[in-house]
Amino acid sequence: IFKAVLFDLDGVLADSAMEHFKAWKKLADDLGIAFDIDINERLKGVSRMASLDILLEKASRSYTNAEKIQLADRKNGYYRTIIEQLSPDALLPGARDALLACRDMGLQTALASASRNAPTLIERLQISDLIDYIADAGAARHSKPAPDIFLMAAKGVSCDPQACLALDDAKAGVQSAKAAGCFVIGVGDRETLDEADAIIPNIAAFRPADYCR
Ligand code: G16
Ligand code: MG
Repeated sequence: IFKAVLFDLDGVLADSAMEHFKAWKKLADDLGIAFDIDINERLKGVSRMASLDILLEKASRSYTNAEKIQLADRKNGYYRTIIEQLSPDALLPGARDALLACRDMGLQTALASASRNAPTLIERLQISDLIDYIADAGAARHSKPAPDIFLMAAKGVSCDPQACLALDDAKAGVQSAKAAGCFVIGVGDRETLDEADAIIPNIAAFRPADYCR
């Protein structure tokens, strides 16, 4: 019954949460704001500007909108410098095989990432040829947990959302895919992703055939 698989990128196919963390940490250090890996957990799957707002919760002064845009741009510059140097080593174990398994079963593949840097990242990871469509995070009106990005991904591969499996590692991502109407596989732990239809610990455990009998 399923015709396509919609993948989140950061935390599902790529180990890029640490790269985002390094870039946010550099910005926080510039500003003299405390920032650690626990705060970073809250940024997963969250859009760039919403992430900045979380980082600025610990700031000792307020920032204007114009300043915030500059700060988000500065973080993105740091992030882009880091990802320019990534190789396929940054793929999570089993990610390439998961995409190949979809190909073998004749399933379409699409990316439903909140990251505007997704096209660059998948080039660096050398998986562009295994992904049929990349939903443009910059064109989504509302970010996760709104359904926009998963709806765009389903449309991009000409499938009803109901005919799509969706994989995401973040609570906001699971909510987004559920709201779109997909069958949602949470990648990570059951407590955080309790709204998912199924849970797998990591992408290496994804067998598309299990859902297509
Ligand atoms: C990813 C990350 C988030 C990041 C967001 C936007 O989402 O998990 O931490 O803030 O993209 O990224 P950018 O600043 O590159 O546009 P996803 O949906 O791939 O997990
Ligand atoms: Mg993610």
